[in-house]
Amino acid sequence: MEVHGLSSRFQAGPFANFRSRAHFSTAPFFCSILSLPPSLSLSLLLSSPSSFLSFSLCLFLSIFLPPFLPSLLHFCHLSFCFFSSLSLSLSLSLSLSKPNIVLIIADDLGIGDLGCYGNDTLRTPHVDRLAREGVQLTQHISAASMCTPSRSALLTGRYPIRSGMVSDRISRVILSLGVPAGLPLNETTLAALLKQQGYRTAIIGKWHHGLNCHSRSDHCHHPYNYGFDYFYGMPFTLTAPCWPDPSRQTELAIESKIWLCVQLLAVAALTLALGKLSGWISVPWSLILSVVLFIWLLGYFWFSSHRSALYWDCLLMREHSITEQPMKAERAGSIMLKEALSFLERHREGPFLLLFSFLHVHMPLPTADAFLGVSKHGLYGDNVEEMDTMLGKLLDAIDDLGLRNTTLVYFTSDHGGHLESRRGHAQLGGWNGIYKGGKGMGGWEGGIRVPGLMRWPGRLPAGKVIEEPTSLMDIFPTLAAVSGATVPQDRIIDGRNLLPLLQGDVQRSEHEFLFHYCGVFLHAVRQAVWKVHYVTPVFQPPGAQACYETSYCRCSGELVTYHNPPLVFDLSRDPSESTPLTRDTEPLYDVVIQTAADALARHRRSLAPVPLQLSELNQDSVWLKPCCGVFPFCLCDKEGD
Ligand SMILES: [Ca+2]
Repeated sequence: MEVHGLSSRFQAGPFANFRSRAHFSTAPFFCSILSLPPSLSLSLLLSSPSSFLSFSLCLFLSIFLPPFLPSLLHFCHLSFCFFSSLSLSLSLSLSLSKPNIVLIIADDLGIGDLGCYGNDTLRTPHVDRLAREGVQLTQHISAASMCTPSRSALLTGRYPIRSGMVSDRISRVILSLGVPAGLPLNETTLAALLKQQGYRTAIIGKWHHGLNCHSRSDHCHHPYNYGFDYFYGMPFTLTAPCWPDPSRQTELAIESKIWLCVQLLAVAALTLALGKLSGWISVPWSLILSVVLFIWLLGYFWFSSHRSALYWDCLLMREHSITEQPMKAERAGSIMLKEALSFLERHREGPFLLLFSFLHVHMPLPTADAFLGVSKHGLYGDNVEEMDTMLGKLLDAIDDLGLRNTTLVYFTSDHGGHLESRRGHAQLGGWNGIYKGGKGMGGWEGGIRVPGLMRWPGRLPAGKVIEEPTSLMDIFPTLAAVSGATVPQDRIIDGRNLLPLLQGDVQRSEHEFLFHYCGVFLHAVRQAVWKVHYVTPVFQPPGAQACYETSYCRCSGELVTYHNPPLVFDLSRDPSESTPLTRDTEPLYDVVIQTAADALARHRRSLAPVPLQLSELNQDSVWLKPCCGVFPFCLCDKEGD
């Protein structure tokens, strides 16, 4: 049901949420308060601080100025009305215009993996519930087909090429925690925007926007420098080494013992050296130097044989402290959920922003034992269903805290499923439904079309499906609109406020064009139902529908095809982009190509040169890698079991 207008907000549902602000309901009664029984009058007065103050003033004057009692009673009456109305309007404007915001982003989740987007074998009842209770966007497009740039666009409302969160090389994401690259600090994130509006802000889960610049603990790219008040999660991203198979547990145990040996030897060497210097012990210096050399060799052995991401990148932090290095990936999700529920509880009075950034469903798919084997789609399906269960607990907590109708919930994925993620010939990545391609492909729909669900009961219609092109970049200006913030005026914001479209005030997307990038290389332009491809990846081996020989498709060079004239598709008739149009099959063929070319030329003129964070700055340095302990023995587990 679609609901508009202030009065509708007082219907049973939304109103039920205001129980923690009792003076809302008492305010209309104040003007007749003098006719109420004394006990009830008192309880009503006490429910509003401003009314209580005015009442106290009246009482004081009545006692000390009895001759003026009749006029004072009148004054009291008026003051109750005034303060109560003021209290009501202030509280209304604060709570209604500033909903709590819960943004939930899945990692590498394919649009075809969800029941509400057509999957009938994976069970995702809680995602589907969001679709039933909110608005479902069927043409929700990410600004990039890889993690880091897509998330930058979500955070800033801008194409990643404007912030420099792009690459002209093969790698297109932050490569490790040892690189100085990161989201430039002059970018304004949605967290910073909401924080200025009085929101408490948290990100729980994956960050993947850099960490250090000059030393292993300067944390120049920590979420705290981008408007977030609280952080728990992975500063990096899951990678294959993060969830070692059981045989690695033995290896981990050996490393711990080596570290213990080194510490004991160091104590021995120090004791010998001090004893020798003080004359208590008579040992040759050569023995002491031999022990020191042995320690150095052990350290070098440990360091050089374990440069794996498991130690250096698979770690968890709470605020600025490393809590697990290496992390126990299969339990990270449950701790994240606990952290999120705790944040909601702490800040239930709102307004708050919670960005819950799932580690699910990225490889290597660490899954709790309870979910192993529950789905019909192997480990990937198990991981999706675990994610959905976690989402359900998050939504239940919002309900239980009475925040359902004052909280805007958004769910999406950072890009399409990873088709090349396989074990042997078994598919381990997501499914992008009828759409061609997947993660890493800048132009094909499968890489960039993602789920988009938004629920805000009483303000957004339930069960509405919108088939207009929208973007993850739209979240930034949309949140600005709902929180009363103004988007930065000194830069181009590419996103558009979605509220008019979501609420049904307009029927058409404000996006006349969308530009689909692969790194710094523009691959395609979207224009209404048309899609114009200038560059497409070469699938390998021949006949395949993805880039299996290179794990990810390339953006430029010999492994792409440059199209002149470009390929043109009509997504409304051919959503799978299977049959390019020609001059013979489409009367508007030339017009579409020319209009897209003109739009692209205008877009390119709007770009300013910036350092490419994911190119030259994406160089690994061991000195920037965070360490929980004494370098290079960076091991710790502060969560315990
Ligand atoms: Ca991702």
